Amino acid sequence: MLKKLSLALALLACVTSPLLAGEKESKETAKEFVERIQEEGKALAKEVEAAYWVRQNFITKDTAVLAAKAGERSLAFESNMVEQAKKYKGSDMDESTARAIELMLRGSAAPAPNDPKLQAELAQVLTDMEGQYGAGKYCNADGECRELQELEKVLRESRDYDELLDVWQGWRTVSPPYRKTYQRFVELGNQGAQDSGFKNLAEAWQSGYDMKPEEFTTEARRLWTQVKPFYDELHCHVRAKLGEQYGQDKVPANGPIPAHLLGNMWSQTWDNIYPIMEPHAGVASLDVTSALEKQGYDEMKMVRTAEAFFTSLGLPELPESFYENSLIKKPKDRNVVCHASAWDLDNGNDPRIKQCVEINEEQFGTLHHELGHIYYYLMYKDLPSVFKGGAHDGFHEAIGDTIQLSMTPGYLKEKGLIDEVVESPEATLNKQMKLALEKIAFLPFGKMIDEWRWKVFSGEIAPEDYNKGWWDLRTEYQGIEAPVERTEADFDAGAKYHIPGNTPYTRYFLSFIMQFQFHKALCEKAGHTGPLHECSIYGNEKAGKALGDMLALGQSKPWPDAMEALTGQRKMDGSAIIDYFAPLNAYLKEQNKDRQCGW
Ligand code: X8Z
Ligand code: ZN
Repeated sequence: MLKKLSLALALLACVTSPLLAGEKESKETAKEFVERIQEEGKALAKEVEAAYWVRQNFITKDTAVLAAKAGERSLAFESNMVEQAKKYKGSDMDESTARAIELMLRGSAAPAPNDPKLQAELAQVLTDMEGQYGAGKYCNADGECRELQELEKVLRESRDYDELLDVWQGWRTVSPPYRKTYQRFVELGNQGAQDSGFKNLAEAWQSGYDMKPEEFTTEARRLWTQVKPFYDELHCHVRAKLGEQYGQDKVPANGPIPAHLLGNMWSQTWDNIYPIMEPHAGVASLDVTSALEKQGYDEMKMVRTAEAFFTSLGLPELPESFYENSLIKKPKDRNVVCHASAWDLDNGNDPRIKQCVEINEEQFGTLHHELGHIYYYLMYKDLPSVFKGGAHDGFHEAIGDTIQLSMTPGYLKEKGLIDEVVESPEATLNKQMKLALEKIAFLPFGKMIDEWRWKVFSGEIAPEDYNKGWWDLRTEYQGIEAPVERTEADFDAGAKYHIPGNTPYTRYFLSFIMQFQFHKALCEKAGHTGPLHECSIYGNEKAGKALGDMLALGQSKPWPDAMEALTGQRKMDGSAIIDYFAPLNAYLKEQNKDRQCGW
């Protein structure tokens, strides 16, 4: 994930409580206030980020103390900053200062409550939950214990119904211990949101998009409506194929799909079952994983190859410190938070990633994703710290993924990762199927996670219904169901990193839509003609310049300005993703014509 430690954390100041009272503010202009906060922020940010980095790289009870303490200080700083910033709202100031004040008041993923005791408790529960997830293991009846990455490998590769069920259920034994903690987090988060001027935490999260929260939720719904018919076609065909694979007693032809059969621990992307779904068997191998293995790629070579894509666009090389300080290999002897993330330490001077890289295609993709964050950091490095951030959070998530859309067969061939480029309608369909299993399958998942959290934060889903509310949405949006009965003793939402890690998730839904818009715009800049799915911007500096210019804006302007600078449009729009997949859409409709779709 993007490790932007919230606006407040980006602005942390190393100041102790008495100073935080902010006696100066009455005489300060808004502009002076903004400048002071940013100055104060830098020193504390350095300290807090260091504590967080160490915590995530060494999960121990000692690092929990240090991280919680650092988190507490940053919440105190944020609370104070918000209280002061409120006073300037609506008064006379230049445009840039007004934007800065607005961003300060926007609220973070966990806005600070005013009460110092609650600040300490909030920092503590967040540290604990993420640590428990990071150290999570499933030990089976034989006493054999496995970590998440080993369990994911089974989900990816096994086609044995019972084995899949075992690891699916097994990973979900990790989260019940922090179900109560999450409930407390919701109370504290809502308190923080209210103290920051929002109705609840849902409203705070929905307020980060340069429009009213209710306009934003309507906009997100509109985007989902644009792509849902295509998702329904994909779902219908996947269900039929899984029925052939596992039997209709296991996968009924008219109901939701059992959640453990889709090749992914959370059923969020389905490309690992591509071999079951391949439209034209054996036409144009897309097996990048075995190519990486065969050619002896190691973790470092994977990172260097990903970097080379960015530099081919004329973007700068990564600083040497990136390679010195990043974690790219899973340590054997300690617990770390393996969920991939990118960090902007030391004010743009020490960007790092933390990823337990494995030699496979999925991880290769994730590396490009993380470098997308890193290049954002590098390009907005010289902006005032309040403007360091994605135009909105979905932009930050979309950069590396946009690059991946240019990893066409032609590009892969050039890198020696496939043997030959096959150009035929059959080859196109295979390629599109694989990508749709990743990108289209993800959309309802990307949407439903925060649908659940918004309802939890607003109280519409009560604590005693957390799990039922979760599965209701999983079925409604994704058309999947739990393979075994679940109860309120479970906490299945908590088995997904971003819940204990408290990372908002709508950003990914938006990213998956926008990356196709970005890809289309960059391909136009690169002078590509012909179908969009054949375009690669690899090596094109014109496209690279357009991308870099957008990144350099950070969040200094409302996001429609950044969107317009790159694409000429001021709105997010699902039509690029639908156009991109036109050949596959036609194929799916044909395949499904005698089937009863829906669930
Ligand atoms: O969390 C991530 C990135 C880090 S921002 C690895 N992603 C989401 C996920 O894994 O659930 C990328 C796509 C969706
Ligand atoms: Zn990310």
